[in-house]
Amino acid sequence: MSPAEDVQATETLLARARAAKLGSVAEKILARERLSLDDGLALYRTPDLYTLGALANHVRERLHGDLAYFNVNQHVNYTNHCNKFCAFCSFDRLPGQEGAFWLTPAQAAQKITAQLHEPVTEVHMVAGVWPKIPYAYYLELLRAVKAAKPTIHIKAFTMVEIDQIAKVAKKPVPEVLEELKAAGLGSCPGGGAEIFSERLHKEGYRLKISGQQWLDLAREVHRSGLRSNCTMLHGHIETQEERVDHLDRLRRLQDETGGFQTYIPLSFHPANNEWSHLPGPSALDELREIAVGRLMLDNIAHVKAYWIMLTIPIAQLALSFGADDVDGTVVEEHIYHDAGAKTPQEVQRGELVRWIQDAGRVPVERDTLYNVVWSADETLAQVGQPAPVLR
Ligand code: V47
Repeated sequence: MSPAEDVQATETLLARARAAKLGSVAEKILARERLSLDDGLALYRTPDLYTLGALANHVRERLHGDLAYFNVNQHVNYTNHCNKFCAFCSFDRLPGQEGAFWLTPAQAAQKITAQLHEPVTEVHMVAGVWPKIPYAYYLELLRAVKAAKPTIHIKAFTMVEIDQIAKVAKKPVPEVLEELKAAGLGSCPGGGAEIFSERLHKEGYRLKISGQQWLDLAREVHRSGLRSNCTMLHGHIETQEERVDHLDRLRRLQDETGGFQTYIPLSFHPANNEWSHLPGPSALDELREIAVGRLMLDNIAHVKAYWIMLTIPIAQLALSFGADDVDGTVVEEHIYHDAGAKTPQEVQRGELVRWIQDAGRVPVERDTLYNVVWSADETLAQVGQPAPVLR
């Protein structure tokens, strides 16, 4: 786009935003100023989803141009034993219950070995929490996975699991993190945050760590030198105010640590859980959530449209509503499929590339830490080049 076309596009966007009564918010966005909590509420309340999407797309393109990231990864859920009984969860089982499983480290490693013919760079490993799982298990799990594929990056353990691991280890969290790192932990995924609101914690997941504890643990993880992701579970009984508060609390921690790489809004899936009477979010709610996340979280570089949860067409649309990442090849997924997801369990690398291109974006294969592995963009094609950074 020429500079004159750029000015014209900005004027058009501003005019559209003023017509949608989002003029003052748009002015802040264009001036790269931080949005307030009231601005966040205005974004949730606007009936003009397309102008909201255009504003988020403006920020997305300012940060990443046309690039859209994906990775070649595999998920391993090492157990579904869990004693938290979260109302939204369809994955948890008690030991002995039908469908319950707990993989030995060797069985988890076997899942990595089974994919050695694929160029997998990351394993995403999360599970339920069960107090009888000993500390040594977690260390052996990491070591076994690393032994199966020494080059693999292990992104494992939500803050809920880190809390549990430190409890069974009977050691302070920083010491446990050092030991997990020495055994092979490379970063942490973003799950388990749900909605930080104390009201919702009491109502839906009171046995789990609180929102404040989740944030405090993420701070420790970042202090230990590990990067992590962050999430928000939306589309159940939360209010717009609770969502804005959640985003603000993530943003404030990120100001402090800079340790979050990617934000992933998680759409509630209602099958087979205590909240099955709820409808779950619509596709339009999901696009709105991606867009509001992109605009509020001005200090987090990436917003992920997790295709397993969204479906492929909505993930493609999300790439023009603020998202710049679609996650990866996945291979085996339980959490969303137990909760009714109809998406496939796995896609091939080539399919991800094609979907991104069909959505009008330039695919970039990244590793977990956003180093470029491959790109259709010639200037990025050089292996190992770091992805563009925030601002
Ligand atoms: O922690 C559980 C959520 C999370 C349901 O970091 C549900 O790259 C919707 O965090 N409906 C796990 N959500 C998934 C997750 C994740 C996924 C992909 C990538 C990354 C990343 C993280 O899923 C759980 C919980 O918050 N969840 N049950 C459900 N019925």
